[in-house]
Amino acid sequence: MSDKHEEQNLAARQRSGYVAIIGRPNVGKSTLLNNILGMKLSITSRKPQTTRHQILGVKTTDNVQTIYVDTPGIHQRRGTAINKYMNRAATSVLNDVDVILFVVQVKQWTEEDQAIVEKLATVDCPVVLVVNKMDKLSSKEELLPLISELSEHYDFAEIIPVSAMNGMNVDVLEQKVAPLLPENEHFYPDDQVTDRSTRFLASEIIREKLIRELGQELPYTSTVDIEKYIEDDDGLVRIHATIYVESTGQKAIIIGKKGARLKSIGTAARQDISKLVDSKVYLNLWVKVREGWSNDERALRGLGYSE
Ligand SMILES: Nc1nc2c(ncn2[C@@H]2O[C@H](COP(=O)(O)OP(=O)(O)OP(=O)(O)O)[C@@H](O)[C@H]2O)c(=O)[nH]1
Ligand SMILES: [Mg+2]
Repeated sequence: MSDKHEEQNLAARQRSGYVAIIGRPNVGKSTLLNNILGMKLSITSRKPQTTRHQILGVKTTDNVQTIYVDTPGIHQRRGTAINKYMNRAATSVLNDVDVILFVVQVKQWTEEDQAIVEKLATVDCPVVLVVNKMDKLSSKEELLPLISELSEHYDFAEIIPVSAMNGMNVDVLEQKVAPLLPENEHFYPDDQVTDRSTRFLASEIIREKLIRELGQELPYTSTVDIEKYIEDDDGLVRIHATIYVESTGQKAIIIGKKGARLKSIGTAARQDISKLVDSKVYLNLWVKVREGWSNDERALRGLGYSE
């Protein structure tokens, strides 16, 4: 058989495509991606606007490779450079993917959801509506009328209720998405899980611990920069990281009494990073003030917020 024939045969057997996970903040997009991948790739928290960057999660099973793109929640806050960056990161994917998963929270269709559905008017790929947090629905009888109500908003390819937190129906979602992907050879090696470096994932883990530790007290305008990431010959990973905030008051909050807060953020982050890289981790964590970074395009690029 000629090479060309072989290539065509392979392509006919294999599917590979991009699936964007979009929706307003806090509906469970990153939790869904993590559940699909069976690992913690994208950080999650109770606070809206946790995800700031696009992140790819690649899942390969037999002949199908699905490349999920987790995105920041699309929101209607205006103004600062970082807010604009996040909306751009979320909406720029809409015309570059094969399937869109539009995630909403059960029984909570909001104006922000409405604004997103209006953006979908110009896309021409199938849109699957994922109704998440089904565990919050008290009675199953509510489901059918709910789905019929939601179907009025758009001509969705499918409407799938799931619970990303406990995995309910997530396998069904995956099965419905697979046939919507184009026939292609796999874009990524079958064992690759993401496009992001461990260095980036480590900075995200630190940011997650920061958000979780500080809850509502968190200055929204903090970011993490990994200054050094060194793998020793003996397998130890040494990381020097800086948390940037915008004022000395914010710095004091993060450090806490006698450094207690920073210490517990560091411990939790070190444990997760150690799991991720499967080796011992030494983490040196600093807090520094850098005024106005979140509204300064140049500072943002320096801190990794570039497209
Ligand atoms: N009860 C319930 N909670 C969930 C479910 N999925 C996610 N959550 C919770 O919802 C919150 C937000 O989850 P995330 O995955 O961070 O949401 P997101 O859509 O990625 O949020 P942004 O990145 O801020 O846009 C977290 O506290 C999750 O634990 C679910 O199926 N059921
Ligand atoms: Mg997220």
